[in-house]
Amino acid sequence: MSTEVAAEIMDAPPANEASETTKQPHKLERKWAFWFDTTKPKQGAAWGSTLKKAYTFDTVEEFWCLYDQIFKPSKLVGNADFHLFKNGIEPKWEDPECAHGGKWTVSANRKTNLEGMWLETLMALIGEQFDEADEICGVVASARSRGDKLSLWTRNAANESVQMGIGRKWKDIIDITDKINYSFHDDAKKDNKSNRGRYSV
Ligand code: MGP
Repeated sequence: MSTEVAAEIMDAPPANEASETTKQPHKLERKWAFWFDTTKPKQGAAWGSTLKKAYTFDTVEEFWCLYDQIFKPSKLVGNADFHLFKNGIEPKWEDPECAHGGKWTVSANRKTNLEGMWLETLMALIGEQFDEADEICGVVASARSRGDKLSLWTRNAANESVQMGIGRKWKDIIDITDKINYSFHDDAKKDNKSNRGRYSV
């Protein structure tokens, strides 16, 4: 099934280009949500106060429409994030699905490779290309003045073999050979400075 879904994602035209004969939308295996964060809360505001759930979708056509019109990292201005998460999971450490998780992070650049890696990751997620798909929460594209990045959030940080499998597959998907690191949300919560990579691949 996942190979079929992946083929549909690759082949399906954006909704507004669909021909008369392909009017049936192509259903995804699950529902997803796009989020965004301007990451500049007013002084004193809690982290997350600018984080917003924007759209949910469960068809290939809706995905292309949202991606084409809104969720391209080149449209991010200043320090801001786009997120694609499974519907029902919030892109926060506080969400029960993320609470014991962590993330693989890759450095990127909005002007060169962030857009391509983001799109490849989105297609792999909604096309269910990861063997460990149930272990993944979502992905975040972050525009930062000190260096853009892409982070793949997963559920069970302590399960090293699962994380290594996801990390290797992700590197294939985004076509990079540089080492990437996995950090635990628990470390980030306790002390930023000790938030070093626990695994690398
Ligand atoms: P970050 O956004 O993951 O790192 O966390 P980044 O992008 O390197 O830093 P930024 O300042 O440029 O955004 C930055 C800080 O945001 C953390 O140290 C926390 O204080 C806060 N923060 C980030 N996340 C993902 C969460 C979260 O899920 N929950 C809470 N409570 N705070 C968070």
